[in-house]
Amino acid sequence: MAEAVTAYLGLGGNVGDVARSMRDALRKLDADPECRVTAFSRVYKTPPWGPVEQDWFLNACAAVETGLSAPDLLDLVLRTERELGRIRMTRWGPRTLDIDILLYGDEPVSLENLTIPHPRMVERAFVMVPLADIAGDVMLAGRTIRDHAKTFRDEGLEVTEIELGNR
Ligand code: A4P
Ligand code: MG
Repeated sequence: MAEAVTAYLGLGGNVGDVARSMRDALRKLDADPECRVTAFSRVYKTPPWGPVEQDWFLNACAAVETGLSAPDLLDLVLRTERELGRIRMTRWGPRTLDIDILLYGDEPVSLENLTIPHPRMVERAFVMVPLADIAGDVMLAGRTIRDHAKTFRDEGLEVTEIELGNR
């Protein structure tokens, strides 16, 4: 792999067997010759965020080493979501598995269909808390991910015993 970049992905869903979808997604991403999954967080049970009333989510984050450009990584991520049979209903609504690109090295990306860092990540406990498991020392908006995560202590996230490891 030429010139690999470390990117961080956020995974979340609340329809079907989400843990299995997460494992399948990581396996599919890792199967791409230009993408290695190098770390993943614990899996958290998280209260639904946003205007839609819906079930609790499972959320986790993963690190990938990739030779893909950011747009090509987005293509891979969207293809992976599709292959997992993502049900796309309302914005912010229930989903089998959503995969967001949170960070791509330290490069900001601003394209019509891709914004990195993910615009809403710092305000979301379900992103920052899992991300702190694998990227605590990484700086974002002037502070470490660990510091961001600490501000969400009382948001009701629960660590689960689910292992993404036995893929
Ligand atoms: N796009 C732009 N930037 C990015 C990026 N950095 N990563 C574009 C990925 N995609 C990016 O995405 C629509 C388009 O966003 C993509 O095709 C890409 O071109 P989408 O996944 O279809 O849209 P969405 O997920 O319905 O909307 P959005 O705003 O991404 O929703 P969120 O923000 O993912 O929110 N509560 C809990 N507890 N846990 C959750 O995981 N998730 C949501 C969905 C709501 N509440 C939740 C959770
Ligand atoms: Mg999304």
